[in-house]
Amino acid sequence: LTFIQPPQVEWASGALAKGPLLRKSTRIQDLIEVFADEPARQQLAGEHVVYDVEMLATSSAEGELYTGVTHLYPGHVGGEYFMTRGHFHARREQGEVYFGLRGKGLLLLQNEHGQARLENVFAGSIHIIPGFTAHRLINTGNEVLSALAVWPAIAGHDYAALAKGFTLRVFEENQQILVREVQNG
Ligand code: PAN
Ligand code: ZN
Repeated sequence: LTFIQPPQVEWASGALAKGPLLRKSTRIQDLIEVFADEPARQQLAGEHVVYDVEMLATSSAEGELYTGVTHLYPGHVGGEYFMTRGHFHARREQGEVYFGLRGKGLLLLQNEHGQARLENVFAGSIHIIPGFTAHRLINTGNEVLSALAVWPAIAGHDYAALAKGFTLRVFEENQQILVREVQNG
């Protein structure tokens, strides 16, 4: 009898290993109108990677779970911290769990009424994202923010529903975190 070697996450780096992986990089040039200051985004090097996602290549069947790690790099666009695009699940009722692995940041959660809240993300933090709740990671630190996520394979992503953005935006001003409420969220 042999013991199966499972995939693993390197706690220190947040890297996934030992399994068939899927990878996706999201660059500055992909994040059109995601940041408040669109001209500032256009001034930056388009090829610069804002975040990488590594995902275990597992079954997409109903009832199965996906596992992925997001590595969100430190940086700003017009003073606004680097962040993921953010989304609702296409199947709105489907939740997700995020686990902070390294770095420091915020998880922005927003319900369908536009009510938003922010949770601190750090190595060891656990985030229960309920159904009907959009989610976005924000890196407020100077290091890479890595978080592990587990979500239902059937959940899907709906990016269009938040095309006008979330109702909160997070900036760095005078080396402090500044949260701004947005009108047209
Ligand atoms: C995560 C996200 C990942 C990238 O795996 O997909 O952090 O963020 P965007 O999908 O918003 O670009 C997740 O929430 N999956 O459901
Ligand atoms: Zn999700």
